[in-house]
Amino acid sequence: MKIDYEQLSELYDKTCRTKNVQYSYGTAGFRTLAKNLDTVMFTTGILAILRSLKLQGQYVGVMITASHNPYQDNGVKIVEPDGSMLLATWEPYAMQLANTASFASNFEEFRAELTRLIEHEKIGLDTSIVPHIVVGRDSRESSPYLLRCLTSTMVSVFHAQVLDLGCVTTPQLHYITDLSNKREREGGSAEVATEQDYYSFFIGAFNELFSTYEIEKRLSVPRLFIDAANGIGGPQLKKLLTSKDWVVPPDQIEVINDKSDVPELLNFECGADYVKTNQRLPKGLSPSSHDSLYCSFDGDADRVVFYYVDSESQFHLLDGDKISTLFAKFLSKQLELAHLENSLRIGVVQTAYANGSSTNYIENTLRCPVSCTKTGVKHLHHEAATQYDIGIYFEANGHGTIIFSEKFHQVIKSELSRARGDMLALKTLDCFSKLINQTVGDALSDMLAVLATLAIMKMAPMDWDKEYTDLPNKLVKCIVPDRSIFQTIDQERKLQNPVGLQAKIDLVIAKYPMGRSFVRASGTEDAVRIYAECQDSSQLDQFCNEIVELVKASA
Ligand code: 16G
Ligand code: ZN
Repeated sequence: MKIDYEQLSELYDKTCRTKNVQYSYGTAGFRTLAKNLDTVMFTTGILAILRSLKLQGQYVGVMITASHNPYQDNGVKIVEPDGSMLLATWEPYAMQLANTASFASNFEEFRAELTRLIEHEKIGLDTSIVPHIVVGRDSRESSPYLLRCLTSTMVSVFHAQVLDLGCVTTPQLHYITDLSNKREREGGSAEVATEQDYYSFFIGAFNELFSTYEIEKRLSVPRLFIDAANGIGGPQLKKLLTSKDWVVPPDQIEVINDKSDVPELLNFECGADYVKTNQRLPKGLSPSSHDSLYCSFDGDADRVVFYYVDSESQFHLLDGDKISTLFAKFLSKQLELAHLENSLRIGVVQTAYANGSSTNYIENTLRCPVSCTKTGVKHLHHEAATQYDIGIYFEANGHGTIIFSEKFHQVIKSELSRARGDMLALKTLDCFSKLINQTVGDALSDMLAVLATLAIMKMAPMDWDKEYTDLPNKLVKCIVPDRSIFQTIDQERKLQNPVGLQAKIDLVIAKYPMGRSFVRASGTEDAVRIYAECQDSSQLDQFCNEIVELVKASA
């Protein structure tokens, strides 16, 4: 391929209007005010092309979204050919390219940086490799324009093959990127992967599981209300619920906050982040009965939290920790029934934010191993995928999934073919491994998995909640002059710097029964986050304040 630099230069001048803004590619990609993103979109489009070229032209995904952020924001992230997050060593390239375009005084400076990157990564341009890209966007008003900035060079300069999915959820983009490459590997003539494949696959797994239990006769799902945060989850959910293969009766599930066509309503007083942070019902929801279950997606539908309201109108949150523990209990039981508890290793991956009661319950009641990783989906995902055959991971904020190992699939297949053990449990494990998105946390597929689990275990929302009781907890944000001085060790549970601060924090913690607290610099905001939990809710404010004061004094 020969890069037409003249054309690239023209597009560069036309597209990269935002200048002198410092961009950073964090755990969730680039994310900022939509009006400042043209330059970033341009350079991210080029980086995705280079990533595809580096990987022999495999499909690389690019998603335009700012998740749970307000409607004025937008963002972009790159997805690897197998549906995972961009390789960490490429994150600095994304940043270098964007910041060069932002601060360069002319195109030649940008061209020099691009050339340097191509040489550094030894990307051969003199081959016949055609780069392949899958693009998707959430429902934001700014997305169509930003998509044009992103793709402007792809076909004209780099002769790429671009599969545009239109409006999709983030997990749909991850799933379809992975599927597109699988189809290519099976022989290029196969049809291109579409959104429809996604629905067929997950509805298929759900129906298979339900028919295993003759569900229409013996099992029922709770009545469910889904708050779609006025984001892309709304229309996508409706496609699933109106699909001809969907078996749950239509009046069993209702979607609210589904106005994805009114831009300023996105994530406004609704959605997973709002409900989790404020521990209250979203706008537009008035509880009908205490048997009903409620859940909230975030704006791009990669997070979900559940909740219910008891007979005294009290709100109860069933967050990522509760979702993990529900799955851990259910799947441990199935492993036992299938007599596979000694052959397949099940475990739960959490971050420091997980409530201490959940960790205690998993380790001591369920007797399941627990790992703790740093915040950020890629850390949890990696641990779940490498340490366990059934690796359950959820952040407390509701992002998570379950990763099933290659060994898991082999063992289940072989046991099923030999018709050994408890066939119902084996089939349940088999169907469940398909029901949950293997590429990334997915509100839609997690929701199906929760519904199936509650139906099979015959649990009402209240039964789910009462497995353990959360310790009273609080998360606060503290603005400091320089958050980078707060450096952590031990998976963010302890501070290494500023020197001496951790020892002071430990002295405070020791005063509060069941006290636990940690301090970490945010990766997405210019702030330090302080988490505290203890047994007695009346002491919580004081406990938290003492830590805040220590942080302020050291900043
Ligand atoms: C990002 C992460 C999320 C994490 C959050 C922490 C991904 C896809 N998203 O949204 O997992 O919980 O950052 O934010 O990795 P913080 O560093 O500001 O506390
Ligand atoms: Zn999200």
